[in-house]
Amino acid sequence: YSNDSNVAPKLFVPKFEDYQKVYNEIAGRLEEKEDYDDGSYGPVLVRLAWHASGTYDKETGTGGSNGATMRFSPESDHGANAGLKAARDFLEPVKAKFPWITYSDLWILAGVCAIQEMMGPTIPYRAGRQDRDVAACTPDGRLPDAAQAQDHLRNIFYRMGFNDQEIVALCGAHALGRCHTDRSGYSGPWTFSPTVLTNDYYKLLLEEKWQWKKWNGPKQYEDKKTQTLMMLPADMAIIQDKKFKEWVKVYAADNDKFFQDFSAVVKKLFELGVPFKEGTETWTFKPVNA
Ligand code: ZEM
Repeated sequence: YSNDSNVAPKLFVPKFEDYQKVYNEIAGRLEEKEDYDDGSYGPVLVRLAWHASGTYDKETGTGGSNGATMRFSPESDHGANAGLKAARDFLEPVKAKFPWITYSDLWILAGVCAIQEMMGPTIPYRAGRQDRDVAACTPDGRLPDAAQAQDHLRNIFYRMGFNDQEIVALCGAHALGRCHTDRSGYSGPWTFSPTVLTNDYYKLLLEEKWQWKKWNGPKQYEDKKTQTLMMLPADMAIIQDKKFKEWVKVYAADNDKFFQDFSAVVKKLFELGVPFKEGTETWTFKPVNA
């Protein structure tokens, strides 16, 4: 037989260059869609990647970034995930242009891209996540509750396999983005530059005077000086706890140290529950606009 119909179809095996193309497409859309929120979809993309990953339970091996089960109800309807449809919808045209990438790899790549394009550190990336169906949705309550304090943070993040230093390093992501009354009920940004990653979150925690905001919304703090910045009760817990506070001081004093530790802990977060094939390469993507 030599007719074409008997030739096996060539399997497309995406390489680093192909993922860099997806990265570039996301970075291009970030530039293009500047009319959203504080001028960037970056923060909400980081929150999507975090909520996809932070459902991990090390005891049962369930949850984590392998699956993208937030595409489905009930997980998409969990209170903690309110507003993340904006991030998922932002990525749909990217998925349509590169249909070979799984949603789970795409959402995490978008988190990596957003952090790097917002002037953050390089986040090493491995591909190989597989999408799973609705049966793999995690139960509600696996993500942290902003109204709670250090005991709750330890319960939630120890379940994922993080230690105290890693918890504090992860919280530095709150240099980015803001709270929305129509999503979490809370209001306002943590820093004056919510689309650029810096260690300002730690500096502000230590240096500003924080008071309860007087309003009808959920209990949150505002800075006394400008009353434009916010902290959640869960944010304030990391300076109320002695062991956490030591790390807040380290990161407030040293942005390079923060970037180093943040890169390592975000890579760990984004790989929770992913059974990578042996020999999977680790890649770093070239920033486009940063
Ligand atoms: Zn967040 N986060 N987060 N977070 N988060 C919000 C927004 C963002 C907590 C939390 O309750 C909230 C981590 C940890 C924790 C981001 C990244 C990361 C909001 C506001 C709340 C209420 C949502 C809204 O109204 O839109 C709590 C209690 C945490 C425990 C410590 C970790 C870890 C993160 C990444 C590594 C980001 C980027 C945002 C901003 C989203 C946006 O749309 O601007």
